[in-house]
This record gives sequence, C-alpha cells and structure tokens, in this order.
Amino acid sequence: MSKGQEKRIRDGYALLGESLAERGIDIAEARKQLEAFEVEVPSWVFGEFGGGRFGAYMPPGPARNAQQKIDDAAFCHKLTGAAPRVAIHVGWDKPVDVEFEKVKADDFAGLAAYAKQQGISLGAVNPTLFLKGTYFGSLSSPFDKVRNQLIEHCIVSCEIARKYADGLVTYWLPDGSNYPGQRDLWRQEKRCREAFRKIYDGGGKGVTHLIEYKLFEPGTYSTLISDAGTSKDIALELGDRAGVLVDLGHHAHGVNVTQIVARLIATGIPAGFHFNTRYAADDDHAVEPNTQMYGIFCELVAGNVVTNRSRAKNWAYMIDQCSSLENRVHAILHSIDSLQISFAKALLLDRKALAEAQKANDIIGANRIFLDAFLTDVRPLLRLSRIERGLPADPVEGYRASGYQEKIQKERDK
Ligand code: PSV
Ligand code: MN
Repeated sequence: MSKGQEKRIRDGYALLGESLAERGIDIAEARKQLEAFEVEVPSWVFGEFGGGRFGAYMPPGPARNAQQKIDDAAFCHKLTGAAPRVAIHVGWDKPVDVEFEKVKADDFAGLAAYAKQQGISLGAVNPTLFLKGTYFGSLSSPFDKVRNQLIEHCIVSCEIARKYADGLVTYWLPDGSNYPGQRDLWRQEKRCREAFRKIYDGGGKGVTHLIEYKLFEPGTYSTLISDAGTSKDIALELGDRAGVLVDLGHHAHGVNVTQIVARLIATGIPAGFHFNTRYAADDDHAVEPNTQMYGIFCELVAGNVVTNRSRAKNWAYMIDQCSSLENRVHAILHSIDSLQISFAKALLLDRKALAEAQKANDIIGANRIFLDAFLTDVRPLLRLSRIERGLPADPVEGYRASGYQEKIQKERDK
C-alpha cells in the first residue's frame, strides 16, 4: 500500500471518529467490538458443484477434496482475521471415502488436525440428511431402516462436534411432500420428533443442536420444518441445548426476518444464522450490506448476542452460500466484508437518540436516526482496523493481489 493510500485511510478514520464523537459514540469501542466479530464459512462453497442448468460449468479452481476446502477456508481467514472456523457437511466432506452411513467420528481426526495446522478449526457440523435414500424423507422417513441410519448419522455428527469441532450440530431436513394425500402428515411430525429426541439424548451433553427451517424445497405441497415457530417448538421440546437456525434464504417474499430475530432474542433460546442474500427463493447469493442486514445486526447488538464476552450467550454465525457462477473465494470474502460493514453500522447507531424518538412517537425522526447509521460510510473504520492488524484493507482486492487463485487453478484444474 502506498503512503498516500495509508494517509487517506488514517484521515478518513480520524474524520469519522470526530463526527461520531459529536453523537457521543466512541469509535475505539466500536472498533474493539468489530475486531471481535467472527463468522464461520461453509466448506461446501469451495467444493465441486456446477451451475446446474448451465451444464457442467464451475467457477475455476474448485476444491477437489476435504483438505482443499480447508485450504480455501484458511486463506479466507488469513485475509480477514474474522473466519477462524469452517462449517462442515458430514458425507459431503469426505476425509475417508465411504458412504455416509459408514462414516465414523474418528474419520475426522485428521481433517481437524489439518485445519489446525492451517490456522483454523472445524465449526458447525452438518449431518447430510439429503443424500442417498432420503427421497421419501429423512428423520421423518416412513422406512425404519432409512430413519435409523440417519439418526445414527446424526449421533456420529454429534460425536464429531464434541471431539473435533466446536460442539455445534445444525440440521436441515428435506422432508415434505408434493401432493395432498402423499404423506400422513401427523405421523411424519411424530416420527421426526421421536428421531430428534433420540439424537438429542444420544448425542451427548456437550452438544448444542440448531434446527434450520425452510418454507419450501424439496416438497412443493408441504414442508415438515417450514418456519421459525416449528423449529422453536421442536427445540423447546428437546431441551435447553436446542434452538433455531435462521437462514435468510428460507422465507417467503416479504417476511420480516428482523422481527423473527427480535422474537428469538426475546425468548433467549439458542440460535444461529446462515447468512446470505435472497433475491428469489433459496438462491444463496453472497451477503450484501443492505438495510435488512443492517436491521438484523441492530437487533443482534441490542440483544447482546454478538461479541458477548460470555461466549455461550452469542448466537452462532455462519455463512451459507453456493456460488455456482461467481468466484467462490471472492463471494465469501465479499460476504465477510458485508457482514463487518453491517455490524459496524449497527454499532454506530445512536441508540439514546433513537430511544428518545421512540418514546416521543416521532415516527419519521426515529426512522431517520436508524438510517443515519446505515448511511454512514464505515469503510475507513474497517480499513484502518485491518491494516493495523496486518490484513489487506480490502479482502477481495487482497485476494486478487495474492496470486492464490492462479495457484489453485494451476493445481486443481488440470
Ligand atoms: C438447505 O437449503 C441449506 O440451507 C442447509 O443449510 C444445508 O445444510 C445447506 O443449504 C447446504 O445444502
Ligand atoms: Mn442453510
């Protein structure tokens, strides 16, 4: 970085600090919080999958095995200092080449050690409930053999989480139906709840279980775990180590996810996020720093569930995106940057002024105070914080300049 560029960053930071001080906001405190923010990246974004209807197209340089996914995740952490864990999908991530029902927890010992060598660790463990044999449902399958195999797969995932990762297991079930009459709906519910009970009891005490919901896919007529209320209902029945996983792409158009976040915080249930941007259905695009993202972070900050000193009180933060056309590492770095921008903006919200406007029922005034922080350019804060920690001021630009993409293309796209 040139001297001129560095000076502009320092000047920008000083100016921002001055204007924040006028609002009684301490930029140094915001910076401390910002630097404590961590988010997990998904192993699967780096792997081999194509553009679906665009034939076999894959952005160049996909990871061809579990180790290469770790390499990519570790490089994202190296450039941002904010992604020290990688979420894994058991059965998709195959440190040992066996079918999912044959996976053993200790198969992941080597991968966990490899991750450590690369400076990161394994994060959320996702049993893969949408592989072979699950066309008729996973944990609610009417077939005892399939259901029992998957329960066992989840219990193994819990063991991986306890021994080799962070003690967190997250579940997404593809259970639903395409036509009325196709499924016995209440029996399906009952089987699913009984399966979760076996997993919760069999998975061991050191595990937190987050249940993801999704309005649609693959079932077009009915979906077993379709909304936050259903996830919460199952979690409450299980016990205090179970909670809700919110994936931004899993809602109907127009659903106010910020409200869902506020509701979950108010109940104090364990919870977590799969961050992405949803334009249409579950398109899993990279995160953008839009008003929704900012509003969500305002709630997370108010609820003290992000960078809380007591780690157990924090929600679990993960990115879930599948960049089938764009460069995957660019997309993940863009997401991390967007999350940091959204978090920084939420930290700069003048909460005192906002509370006064709310009390006075000053509707537009409150909205303008809310937007004032959103409209503040926080990039000088982010950039200074990064360069002073030896990180590139802009992670995507840092990646472009690093030569990593050329290296992986040469090694992997033979
Ligand atoms: C399902 O659409 C989902 O959001 C779940 O989180 C899966 O684990 C992930 O995508 C990967 O398919
Ligand atoms: Mn998800």
